[in-house]
Amino acid sequence: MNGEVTVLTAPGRGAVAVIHLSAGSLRTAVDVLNRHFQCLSKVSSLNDVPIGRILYGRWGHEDLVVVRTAAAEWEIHCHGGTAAVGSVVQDLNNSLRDFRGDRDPPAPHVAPALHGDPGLLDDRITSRKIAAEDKGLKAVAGNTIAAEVHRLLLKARTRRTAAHLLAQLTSHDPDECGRLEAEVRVIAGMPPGAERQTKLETLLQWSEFARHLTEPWRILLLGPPNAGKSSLVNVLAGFERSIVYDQPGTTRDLLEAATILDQWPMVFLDSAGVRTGSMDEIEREGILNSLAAVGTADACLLVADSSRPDVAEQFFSDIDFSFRRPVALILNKADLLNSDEMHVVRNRLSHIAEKRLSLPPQRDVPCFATSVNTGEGIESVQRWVVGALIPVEPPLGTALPLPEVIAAFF
Ligand SMILES: Nc1nc2c(ncn2[C@@H]2O[C@H](COP(=O)(O)OP(=O)(O)OP(=O)(O)O)[C@@H](O)[C@H]2O)c(=O)[nH]1
Ligand SMILES: [Mg+2]
Repeated sequence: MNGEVTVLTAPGRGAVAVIHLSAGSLRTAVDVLNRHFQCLSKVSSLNDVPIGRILYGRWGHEDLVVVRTAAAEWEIHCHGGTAAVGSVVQDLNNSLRDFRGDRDPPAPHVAPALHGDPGLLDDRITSRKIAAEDKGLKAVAGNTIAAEVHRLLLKARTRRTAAHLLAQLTSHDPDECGRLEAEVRVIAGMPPGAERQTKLETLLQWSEFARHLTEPWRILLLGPPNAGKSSLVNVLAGFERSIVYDQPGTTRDLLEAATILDQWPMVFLDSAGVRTGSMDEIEREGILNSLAAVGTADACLLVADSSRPDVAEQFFSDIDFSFRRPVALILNKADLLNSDEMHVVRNRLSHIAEKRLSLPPQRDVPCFATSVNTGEGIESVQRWVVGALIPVEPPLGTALPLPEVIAAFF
């Protein structure tokens, strides 16, 4: 009787890890799982669980899900941290050994960072992963939504996004299909008309939110050279990444800094300072990339050096963009001004920014005084970013229009 435990996901910052258990026989698989997994979903026995069915439960102190992917094969989706994965793998191997009576269980095929020979292990993991995904897809043939959510779950970067994806597969009634599937079936079965349209629109209002469960929100920092964009990206994302230098024109290309704010995946885009006048070829290219990135960003931070309001004013006058996403004005280097001076600069720059953004007179552009040196205003900017990009979080379990699912059905 064979048995094998394989970690399918690569090591790293992923929120969810997938561990594959191939037990050789259904009985061994169920014995192994029963020893560690306290199932909280309503099922009479793990023996009768249909293939593709997601089960919630506890493994020691961890909440996780298991899914049966074939007769004697299961996947365990758990927290992606090394300790959590290591402990599940160890439990599985110990129990496999006990139930098989072997003394030396096969070593688990864990991720390359934990074992040497990365090339070989990489290939093995990839082929196992493809095989498992293939099995998973076949197992849920006719249930494209569950298969798609499964695939997307592997791309979720945080527990919060993973929870929204998982909630698409569950329902209060364990005999019913998942939340998203139920909603999609209802809409797809309705005759064309106003009622169907309303239901569809209700679902689609969450399109942006659904898309960002697996694709981070993108925030572009735009401003004249030397305003402090790279320095700000570093502190906003929480690490050293961009090149900071006191000469204008230091950042020549678009740098991305991925981070997590409030359990949402975000990427800050550090652009080349936009300036006119003499530029070399590489610098010109960087600036063009910055402007092109405006179109792909979900929000934009207009960065000014508040000790050089003349430079910022010139920049705001030169740049013409009709950006219809959230924009905030960042008055950086606040440590160089006293509060009276800052007051004057704030009025002057917010006025021109509002004019250039064509904001209606009663709407102010959100404006933050920041200093990379003292940390002033940084948290407020982070809070604004989260609030502007996710003004409302749908209650967990709301049907969300995952792009591939919607494309397949409508
Ligand atoms: N006093 C002060 N200096 C700052 C602050 N933020 C950045 N600087 C300095 O300003 C200079 C330019 O900072 P960068 O972050 O490289 O500016 P940038 O906008 O990325 O510049 P480019 O890449 O040339 O477009 C550096 O010397 C930073 O140390 C701040 O809040 N206060
Ligand atoms: Mg820079």
